[in-house]
Amino acid sequence: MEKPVSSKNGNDYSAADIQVLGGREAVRRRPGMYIGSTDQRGLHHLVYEIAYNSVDEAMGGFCNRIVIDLHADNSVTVTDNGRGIPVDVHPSTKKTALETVLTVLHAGAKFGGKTYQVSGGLHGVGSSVVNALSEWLEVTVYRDGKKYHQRYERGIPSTEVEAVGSANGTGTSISFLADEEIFTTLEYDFDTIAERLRETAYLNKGLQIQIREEKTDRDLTYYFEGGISGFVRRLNRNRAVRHRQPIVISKPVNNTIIEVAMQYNDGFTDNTLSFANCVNTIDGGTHLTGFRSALTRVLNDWAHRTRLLKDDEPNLVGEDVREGLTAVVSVKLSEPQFEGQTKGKLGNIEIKSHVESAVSEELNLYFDEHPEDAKKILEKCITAAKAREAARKARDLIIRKSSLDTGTLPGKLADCSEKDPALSELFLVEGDSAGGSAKQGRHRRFQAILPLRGKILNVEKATVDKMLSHEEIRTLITALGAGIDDDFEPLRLRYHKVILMTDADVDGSHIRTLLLTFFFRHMVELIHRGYLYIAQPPLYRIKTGREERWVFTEQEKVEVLAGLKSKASKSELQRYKGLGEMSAEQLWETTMNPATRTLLQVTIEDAAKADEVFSVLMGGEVPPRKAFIQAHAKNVKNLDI
Ligand code: 0RA
Repeated sequence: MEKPVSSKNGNDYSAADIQVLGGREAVRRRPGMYIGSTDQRGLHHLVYEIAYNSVDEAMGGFCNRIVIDLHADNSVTVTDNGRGIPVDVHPSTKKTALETVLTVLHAGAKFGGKTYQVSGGLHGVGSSVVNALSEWLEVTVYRDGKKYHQRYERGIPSTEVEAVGSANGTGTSISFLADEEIFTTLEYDFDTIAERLRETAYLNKGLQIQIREEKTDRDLTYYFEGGISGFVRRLNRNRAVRHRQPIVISKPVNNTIIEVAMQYNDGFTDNTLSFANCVNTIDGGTHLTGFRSALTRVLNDWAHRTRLLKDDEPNLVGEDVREGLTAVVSVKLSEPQFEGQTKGKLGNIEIKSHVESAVSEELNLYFDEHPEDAKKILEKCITAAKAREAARKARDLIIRKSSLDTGTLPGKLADCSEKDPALSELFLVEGDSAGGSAKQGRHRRFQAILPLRGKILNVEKATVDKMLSHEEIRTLITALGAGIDDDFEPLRLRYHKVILMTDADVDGSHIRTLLLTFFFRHMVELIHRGYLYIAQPPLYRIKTGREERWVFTEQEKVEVLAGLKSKASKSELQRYKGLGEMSAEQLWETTMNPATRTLLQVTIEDAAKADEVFSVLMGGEVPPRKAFIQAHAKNVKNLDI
């Protein structure tokens, strides 16, 4: 309203103008730098960037209602009832505050001493980026009894800020149409945006957020009086909870608002979400660290004070106090620093101690007033600690047995005489009869045989201590001699070739999946080092007179038979169903002799695939298993589960 825009067509570009144009060009040249991508995700960022400026206004306590309209022409309007973006002219830039916000990158600026916080969106880049990436953008401000309007095209003002009427209340309304020159799609996904806004409404109690979609007439309003307490209830909605009410902590420290809601359930996982200025910090950061250390300390104090833990018993560790925990940790601060590759981690150092002291104090107060909740929670944590201890003991036992004392190698193992692991091979053979042939047929100097009986074990459902108590698994770990999991020591491995030798049938492939899964989960280093192999026994023997051929695939069989026919000699085809059908000599010659055999080296992808198949087949969840079996029913006739 003050400055005619047309003057820009003259020769009097100011330094500020050039900076603005430079910013606009930079954003349009490399949009991904500012909004992540130019697909639907990036498109959604435009909405979040604009909406989060209104959320900032709400966080300041100046606004309690935000409406997002997705129009049929793919334009979007975000309206709030905040104070309205100021329209007064800044003395040094000679521009309105409104235009500055919409044209200057990172305009986290101060107008006349008042701090205007930019936070919100993924990169916190603000409205000017949305403006630069929009075919058009129109803003209407309601302030001081007047209605002001301005329009932009691809980030350049096409009108001045003009007073266009009168207004009763205050607020801001921004409409924009994303630029089809920039984006690969202009279609918004209502559910994705609604989900994000639901979260935002939980994080700002008392704030009403409405989202409407013209194309479908969908219209949702989120408003949560309970704030993050309701968020935690919702996250726990399908679980049995340990205590009826979520514990709520809310405390301002200096200029930071710290809020936590937490409630334990009967599950085993930690489900803690953290936010800084309503942005989900998926990689945590200082606020989460502060929360965790306070939680561990307070629960240990209480456990000792109430004698649930005796003086001589070890303290609970973080893992114990987070089992079955659902929590939301939300901080609101004036200059959040988002770190890491995806900017998903809060970096402000001072926040750790602020959160830690707020949570310690408030949680202690809560437990003073609700000792019964403290007891229920502590009982759960102590059970978790005991389970952890039992697993550790089981593991230690195995490791002690397996590593030091070669005199107690399992009786079933037919070891080799070679002591250098680099020259030694271990065959894991399915079944005792094949094991017998392998023992006879092997080269004793460098080949060891361990027969494994039956379905070794359902590793998926078993807990670590149960799994380790299983005979076949103990034998295997002991024979390898290097321990498992975090205690795995590759230097102690007794063999640098571990070869799975199973039948070419359904049972064989099942046992192979089991073994691959076991190695993938508990000795992944062995796979990374390239020590794990799969033997390739033949499918057929074709005999022609004195000549003998081994055939390893169906394709090869067809080719060999065709070749023999042309010679018109009589040949005999014998199919091998299992390793047990081969004589010791045949097994040596076809499958074990390093000079003639083929071994497949197991890659991490192979093992991961097996693990996935295994999880679906054996995992606790029924629906995916059912779907998998139905999808594969045609291929697998004899699926044995
Ligand atoms: C700075 C100062 C004032 C309001 C705002 C920014 C503001 C920005 C946005 C962005 C979307 N909606 C908004 N609402 C308000 C007000 C300063 C004052 O009146 O004292």
